[in-house]
Amino acid sequence: MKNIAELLNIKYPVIQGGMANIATHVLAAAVSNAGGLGLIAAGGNDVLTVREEIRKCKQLTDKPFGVNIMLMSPHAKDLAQMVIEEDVQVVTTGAGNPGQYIKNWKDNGIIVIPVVSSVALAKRVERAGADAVVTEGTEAGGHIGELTTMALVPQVTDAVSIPVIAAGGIADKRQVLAAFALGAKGVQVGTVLLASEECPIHENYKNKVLKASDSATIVTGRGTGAPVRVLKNKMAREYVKMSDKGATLEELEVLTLGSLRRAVFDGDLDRGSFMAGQVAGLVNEMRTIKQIFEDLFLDINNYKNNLEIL
Ligand code: TUI
Repeated sequence: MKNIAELLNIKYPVIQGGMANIATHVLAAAVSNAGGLGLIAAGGNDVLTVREEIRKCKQLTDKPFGVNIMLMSPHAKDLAQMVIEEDVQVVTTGAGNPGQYIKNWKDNGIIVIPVVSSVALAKRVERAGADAVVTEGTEAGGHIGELTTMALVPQVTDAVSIPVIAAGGIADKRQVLAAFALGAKGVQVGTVLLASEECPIHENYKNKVLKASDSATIVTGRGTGAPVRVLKNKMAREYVKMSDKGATLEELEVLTLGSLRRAVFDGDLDRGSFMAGQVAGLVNEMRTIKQIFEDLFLDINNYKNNLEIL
């Protein structure tokens, strides 16, 4: 089976997480130029905005890059068509089942890699024609599923015959190796890229990641059906307290509306939503993305030979 670097024609078997409002063309191009697969996160943006991002990304890199479509977005259907018109090479999806779009994407030569958090969805997207899946454990930042990476990755690798890319809880070489040991053919990283020179977010966000400890994250929205892992702050604590007291979705939304933008653009430490994974505690230095990838994959082939016996 192809490893993900061969499938995508990139140097390292690593793809970037589709981080809404964070993964602009600037981050995507930087990741691709450093030898990974960069992704523009469509997030909640409309077609016009994302189209412009794609065109700008092409100016900054001649390497492959992709677009992440967040399926809960009201623009998802229009974005699904637009990526075909713009000749996007790779599409990843999150927060839903992309089944209805896969045939059209495949007919137009796009490499399709849905992000899933269960065996059932992995099997469904494989049947629909997906080229690979990202299995994202609950250690990840942002919107999350139930299972841990440790439990999810081997169950999905047993259940499908397309390559599996592990995500959630991966920030250093030990975790890359563990992912390969579990049967993954590549990794997706998000949190570790937040503390990079190139990541276009407010300095306060980067510093919050750098200062985070192992217990710095908390999950909001468990009761709403859309749990989201963020770094603890005033807003996150208030959210959890209100939701424990039985606050309505509307009351909670007042708190979170626009909160990711407040974190990313304004660095609003009290009222921002600083999405990050449990590995934030492992991320302690600012590096370039090139350095991060070199560190993630240093001597990896020597170790991988030992994994062949598994
Ligand atoms: O999508 C993500 N991470 C995200 S999306 C996001 S934007 C957002 N903000 C607030 C609330 C909701 C979304 C921030 N972070 N990761 C990939 C991922 N996908 N994790 C879990 C899932 C998932 C969940 C359910 C994928 C499919 C799914 O299936 C439902 C179904 O219809 O079968």
